[in-house]
Amino acid sequence: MKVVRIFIILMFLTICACEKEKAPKRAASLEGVKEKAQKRAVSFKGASGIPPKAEWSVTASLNSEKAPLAIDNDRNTGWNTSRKQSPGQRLKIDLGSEANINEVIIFSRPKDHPRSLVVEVSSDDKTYRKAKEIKRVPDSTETVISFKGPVQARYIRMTQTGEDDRYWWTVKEINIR
Ligand SMILES: [Ca+2]
Repeated sequence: MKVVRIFIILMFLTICACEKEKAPKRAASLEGVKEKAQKRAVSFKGASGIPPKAEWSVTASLNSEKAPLAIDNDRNTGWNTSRKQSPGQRLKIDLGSEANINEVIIFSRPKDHPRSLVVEVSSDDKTYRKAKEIKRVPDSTETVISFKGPVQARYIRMTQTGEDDRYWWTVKEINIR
């Protein structure tokens, strides 16, 4: 019986020693996983894959030459309709490549927020699908358009569908996240 007991104790000590040896290896392999994840995040331009603004382009149904001022990272510059709001005024953003979009934020001059807005998205600039419609956009210089879940798209088309008998539609800057 004594021999059996000694044998069991020896076995127990051996297992403990083995586990101790494994622990640092496990920590090292965890570090490896972390490193790989970080590298992946860098190569995919962040979790959502939204390209930097320098890779975007933007056109408009009116004053298209001013449209790039809506994506120049400066809230003092912007695009506007230079006429009162009426349905069909449109801005189209090309991100340069596909991304997962959660939110589009547009900054306006006071009172120049879009009255109503339809946001459509596309991967090929041919087939568009509606991602959001806001029938009455709140009076604010910052309009946040949130999607239900991430929307995969390269092109985002925003169409103003409301009317105002006085104010223009102005977009000082567009942020997408
Ligand atoms: Ca701007």
